[in-house]
Amino acid sequence: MSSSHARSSLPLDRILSLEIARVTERAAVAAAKLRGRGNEKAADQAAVDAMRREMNNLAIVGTIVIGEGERDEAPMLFIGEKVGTGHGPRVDIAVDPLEGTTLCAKNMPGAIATMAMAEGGTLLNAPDVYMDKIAIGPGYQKGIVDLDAPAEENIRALARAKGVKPEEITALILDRPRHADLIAAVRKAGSSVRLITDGDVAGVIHTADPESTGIDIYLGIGGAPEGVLAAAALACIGGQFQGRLLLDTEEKRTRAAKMGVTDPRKKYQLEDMVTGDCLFAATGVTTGSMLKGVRFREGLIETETVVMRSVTGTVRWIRAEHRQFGKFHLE
Ligand code: VTB
Repeated sequence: MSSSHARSSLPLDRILSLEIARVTERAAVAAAKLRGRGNEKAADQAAVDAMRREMNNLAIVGTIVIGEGERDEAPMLFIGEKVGTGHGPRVDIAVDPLEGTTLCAKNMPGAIATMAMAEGGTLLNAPDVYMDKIAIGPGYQKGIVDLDAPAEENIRALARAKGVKPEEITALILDRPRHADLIAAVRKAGSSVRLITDGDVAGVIHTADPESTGIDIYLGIGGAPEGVLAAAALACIGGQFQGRLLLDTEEKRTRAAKMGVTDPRKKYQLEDMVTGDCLFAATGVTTGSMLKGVRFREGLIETETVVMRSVTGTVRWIRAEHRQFGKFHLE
């Protein structure tokens, strides 16, 4: 079979990689209008509404598997919600319409609108709980770092594999009291820690290009939805990622079980979280180290989006100018 034939028979149409950019663009613009207003909820809701509206124009039979929450608590883009026109490929969708609501509300760097799309039934269905995560970029032998190994050991193994001293390794960690011991351990190993207040989807993605981001490894506990989104990105660009859901109460275990999680202690490999072809997109809301934020100019809105595709490993950076005339304006 020729490669072009193989590609055209793929369930995830190539054209969808452009379509999902539109979805995150819309969500980012809607949220950006509320940058710095101190209202996380309003910014998130604006992103959710815009994302949902645009997503329902896509020729897909889509199911939200990672969403704004579980059915009862989220009015829109809840887990299990059907999206799309109902005609087209059956796909799983993970969304974080505003990743970094606090960053947006405080007009701080790094808020993004993001989503991933994968063949139906191939994305991990996870409740909105915490996930313990570890990620490194591509080019390393599989398994050189492990979620269950002590941080010092992981740092040393990574430094050895990279051919540098632990002093030359930088770990990215969310600045939370729960990470005090982890941060101390990484520093004890001699490495540098870069702390972030939010935004671990981009944080994990940073590990894929240490040369330009300066980040070699992501460590620590963040949201599970963000974990699945980051896994989708790494499935496109390479790298290793492991995660474990933190199901520390009976209530959380029950919620997870309803979504098909049979082993509450399971250590997920990247390949367990994303088992099929996928697409990933993110648009900057506020300017961060990965993407420029939305710029409102006279009669024009500028956005920057990254789109990734696992089948080919293509990464596209899309700088768009949305002219505001006629009926083609972004509300
Ligand atoms: C992280 C962070 C996200 O949630 O996943 C975090 O990367 C985890 O929750 O941007 P806590 O804030 O409770 O630590 C976010 O901050 C999104 O809310």
